[in-house]
Amino acid sequence: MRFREPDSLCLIIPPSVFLLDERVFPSLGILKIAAVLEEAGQRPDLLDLSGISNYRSAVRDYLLANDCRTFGITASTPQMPQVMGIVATIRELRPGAKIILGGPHVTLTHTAAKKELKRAVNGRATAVLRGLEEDFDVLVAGDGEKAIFVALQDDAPAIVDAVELHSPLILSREQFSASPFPARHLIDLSSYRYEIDGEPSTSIVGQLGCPFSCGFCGGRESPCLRMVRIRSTGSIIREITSVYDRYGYTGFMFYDDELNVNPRFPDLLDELINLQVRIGRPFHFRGFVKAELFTDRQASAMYHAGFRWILSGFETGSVRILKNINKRATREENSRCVAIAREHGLKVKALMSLGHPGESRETVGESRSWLLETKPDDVDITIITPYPGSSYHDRAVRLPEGEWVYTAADTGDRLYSRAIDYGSTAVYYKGDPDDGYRAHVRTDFLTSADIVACRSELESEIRSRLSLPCPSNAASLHYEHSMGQSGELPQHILKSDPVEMVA
Ligand code: B12
Repeated sequence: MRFREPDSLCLIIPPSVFLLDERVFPSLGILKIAAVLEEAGQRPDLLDLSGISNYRSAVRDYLLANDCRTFGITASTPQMPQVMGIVATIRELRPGAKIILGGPHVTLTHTAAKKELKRAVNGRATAVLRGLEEDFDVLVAGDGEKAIFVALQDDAPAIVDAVELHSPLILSREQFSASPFPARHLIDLSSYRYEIDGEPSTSIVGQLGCPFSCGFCGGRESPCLRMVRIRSTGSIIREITSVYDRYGYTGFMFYDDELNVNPRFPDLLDELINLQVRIGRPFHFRGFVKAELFTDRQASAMYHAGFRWILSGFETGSVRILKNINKRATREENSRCVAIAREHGLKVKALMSLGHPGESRETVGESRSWLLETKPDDVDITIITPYPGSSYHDRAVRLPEGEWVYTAADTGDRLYSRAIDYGSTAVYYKGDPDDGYRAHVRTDFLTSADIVACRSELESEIRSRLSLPCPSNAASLHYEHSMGQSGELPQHILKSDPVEMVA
């Protein structure tokens, strides 16, 4: 059995039950929190509940075996129903525990609520934030690397605000480069399965922020997610080298919003080549590009550096919907991006979405024709969800019937949505294709049910006509209690550090 100092901290990655496979990419954000704590001499536990169907039992067993009284949980919006279950278990077994919530859900809700406050509107986000304040002891909005130390203090404020650009708690570019790499050693990385060209691969974040204004995207209304912060090339190369040295990965998925907004992207590509020469092995990379900024030169350099795939959020084949999204890229620029990639040997995964303002059977038909014309090598077709922190959410106006409506500036096309109880309803873009999709929006031309049906039809038609493979499901794991003995969580949930085993 493990006993920890009473003031020790347990960080928790909640499950993502809506995902097709929960153990593909780890939550790097909370691993960065663990890393700064370790750098400061602390030894947090990390409970990784991704893919654990009976996650509350795992939390219960952890609590029975440990005396921890402070918990830090990360959450995106659709993880909130499971987060609330975890919180209920902690509150039941550890009354008086301090529970801190960080991650995109609180960051984006807080941003949206602040804007409502400025406009003197008591809106959807304000209500959600009030609920979070009741359920958690401290909320951390924005960067967590410095904010966690404020949150851990006994007199911590209810909300630690690390969102605004002038906040001393937000990381500068230099601090972002100098901050420690995610503490991947605290999770069982080998239980996360992802491959690029058949090579075991993992994810890395080289830059934060996207300056564009796509209406559906959570964060485009939030200062800390708009500001582009690019790590130094040296820091990115050091992280890749350390992950290779420790785990042997030669494949990396760059989870940067778009690689080609980085003015130092050519340097990064050169250094990726040098790294492979130094190590004497080929590496494989994958990442996102902004279509209208993609050039022959970038494509050629990316291929030489080991990229074989690019992903781009083309979203739609409809010129009108591109305008409504505020995408900036035109249909022709999107087609040109695919053509450039193909010419240089790069495969393209087209990220498409349905349910934008003014979406109709005709606009879905235009997406179908664009996909059939450009023939990407893979496709994701998702349904948009107006998360707090996106224009579709934050700029919507309440209608007397209780719906909210967002109106696209140029065309006047509308998107309707409802206030959602995120604590009980998982709202996501992309889920299990077998009945995993829900629409929480409608337009003047399509009901929510129509949007779900259009998505399914479009996906099956495109996959069959372009002969694209169907994504396969990975069943979640059921954690078994070990004959009533608590505290022996398997390694994929809690990695024990032998130094800390006391009794
Ligand atoms: C990589 C990524 C993924 C990966 C990995 C997800 C993961 N759990 O990390 C995959 C592909 C699985 C994924 C899936 C989804 N994603 Co995603 N994803 C991203 C992306 C591109 C980068 C995330 C990242 O690593 N950032 C870098 C780290 C350092 O930042 P961070 O995670 O925010 O963590 C910092 C702070 O939030 C804070 N923090 C985080 N946790 C904690 C905990 C504590 C206790 C404290 C104090 C602080 C703290 O400190 C960290 C360090 O500063 C972001 C966009 C972005 N640029 O942030 C979208 C983003 C997070 N994803 C988003 C969405 C919508 C999804 C999906 C819902 C899509 C879907 N399938 O429908 C799912 C949800 C999956 C899930 N498990 O929750 C939205 C979140 C919206 C929301 N309201 O939650 C984002 C912001 C994209 C967007 N602009 O809309 N995603």
